[in-house]
Amino acid sequence: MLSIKTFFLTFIFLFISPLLTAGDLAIENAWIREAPPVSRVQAAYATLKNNNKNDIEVTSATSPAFKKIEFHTTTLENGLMRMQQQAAILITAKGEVKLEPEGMHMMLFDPSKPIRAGEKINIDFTFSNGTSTTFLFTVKKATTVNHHQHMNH
Ligand SMILES: [Cu+2]
Repeated sequence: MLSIKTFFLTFIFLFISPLLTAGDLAIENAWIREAPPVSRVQAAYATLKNNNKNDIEVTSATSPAFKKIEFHTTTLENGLMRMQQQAAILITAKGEVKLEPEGMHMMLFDPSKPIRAGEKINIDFTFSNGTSTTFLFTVKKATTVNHHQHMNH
């Protein structure tokens, strides 16, 4: 039987862990850079907008089209671009995070088959509250030179 205290604590817990609904995280300009067929790694970019009054944390990303997805930041160290893996992407309440070339991005490893410009790829985001949402990314040809070096992975 539930005690008043348990009931109260359960209520508090539900109150502080709001469910993420589809509209809470808006994604814009979601794209994957088309890579040569020999490439085992490519990058994905998007603008993530948090419409919720609570922070949203993306703790992992998966896709049926890739073996593994990592979150990376790019930093300039002694004039060299270096990428560092991050455990999660935090989008603060009402804030936005841009995943962009030479900034924070998603690194996609080992495509199950070569993907070409124009294709649409599903990427599933899992959030810190355990829910997940699928977003559609469009494969595009790079319009800028890729200064990214992925040799150190
Ligand atoms: Cu990277």
